[in-house]
Amino acid sequence: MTKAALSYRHTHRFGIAASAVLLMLAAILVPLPAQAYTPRAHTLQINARAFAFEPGSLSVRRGDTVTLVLEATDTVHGLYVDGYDVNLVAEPGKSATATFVADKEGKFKFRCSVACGALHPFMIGELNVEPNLPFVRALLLTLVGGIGALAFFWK
Ligand SMILES: [Cu+2]
Repeated sequence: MTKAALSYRHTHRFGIAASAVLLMLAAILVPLPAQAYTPRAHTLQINARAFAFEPGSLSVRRGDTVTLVLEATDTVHGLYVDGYDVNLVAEPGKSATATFVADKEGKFKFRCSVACGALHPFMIGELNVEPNLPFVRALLLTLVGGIGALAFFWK
């Protein structure tokens, strides 16, 4: 390899490493709205009646502790959360409670788990577990740092 080619390769590698360091700095310094986010505990009251949940959609962040309180107004209803293995059954006047950590990100349907009538299969709601931004930031840092280290030490 000629001296010029070597020097080009060297400069190129230095450029990648420098960009990675800059990106890391940016990832650390750029303020994100959720920078101070620490997992919260939510108590969410859900009312069930034939054939709907109220509210029909719930939003939490990944890592949050969620307590669901199910109340049935007309007849016995259940609430099963897909992917979370949470199942509640409430009789009118007798609410049911379950607590779990929302450790999986994404949209999860919750459905009535007690055959309650003709439209029972359509008694569906949605739990939306939003990403936890500090977690995304940590992931980004690791990735960028890894690429930077590779670029720097690659022979
Ligand atoms: Cu039902």
